[in-house]
Amino acid sequence: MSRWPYLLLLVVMAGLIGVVAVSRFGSSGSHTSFAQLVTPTETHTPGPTPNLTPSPTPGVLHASIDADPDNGSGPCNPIDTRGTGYIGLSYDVAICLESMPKELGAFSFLVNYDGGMSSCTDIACPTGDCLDDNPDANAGTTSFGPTNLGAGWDCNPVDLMEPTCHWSILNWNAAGISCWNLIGPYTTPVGDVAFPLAVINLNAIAQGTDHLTLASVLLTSTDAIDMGDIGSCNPVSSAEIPCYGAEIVLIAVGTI
Ligand SMILES: [Ca+2]
Ligand SMILES: [Ca+2]
Ligand SMILES: [Ca+2]
Repeated sequence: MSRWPYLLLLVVMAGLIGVVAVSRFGSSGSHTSFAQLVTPTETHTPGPTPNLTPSPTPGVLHASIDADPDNGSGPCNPIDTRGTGYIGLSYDVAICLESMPKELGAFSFLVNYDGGMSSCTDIACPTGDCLDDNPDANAGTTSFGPTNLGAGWDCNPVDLMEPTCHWSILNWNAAGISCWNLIGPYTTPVGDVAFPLAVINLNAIAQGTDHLTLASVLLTSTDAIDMGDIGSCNPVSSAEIPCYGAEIVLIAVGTI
């Protein structure tokens, strides 16, 4: 497998993050309007909570946010579109893939959140693979069940893009991660299985409903010639896949 596609991936990722940031500068409205801007129209739900209600077609690849990674049998099983956070405490969300057509060789994504309602504590990781940062990849010391990503992953490509939970420009806030696997083995689940790419830990700081959205999702296979050959969304840079957000209702401790 040639490595040049992955080096190009870095350039693409930097560009996608730039596109999202520039898009944010160019918008004039609220967080919701930004969510609408970076969300494919076909996944919108009319009303105040766009990109919220997933109704994925069985067997069709999609990416989504699990707003409650602790229920069921673990992150992404089941995938919940609505979760709860308690002011002064932290909450987790998982980023999930379901119905993958082939094994992953690289991936990246951003999760947009409202910096007025949520914050985060990043983990410094200037060198190394950064598999247990925030976002916390489903590999390394911390992984999330039998459908982990397997061995060989590096989430700090060439020590230049460690996972970061607080991308912040003006009132745009996002957590993001870019990972590749140059040596394998390539064991990510294929077919009718949902599994987490990573889990993000955020802090609930103010009451309200934080509408989390996915952006810059890029899924690349092990034998890719083109970046994102498996799929992408928000913006679409290759085959488009549905990407679904979630909402976190942030309330005071003791509130039912
Ligand atoms: Ca869940
Ligand atoms: Ca970090
Ligand atoms: Ca981990």
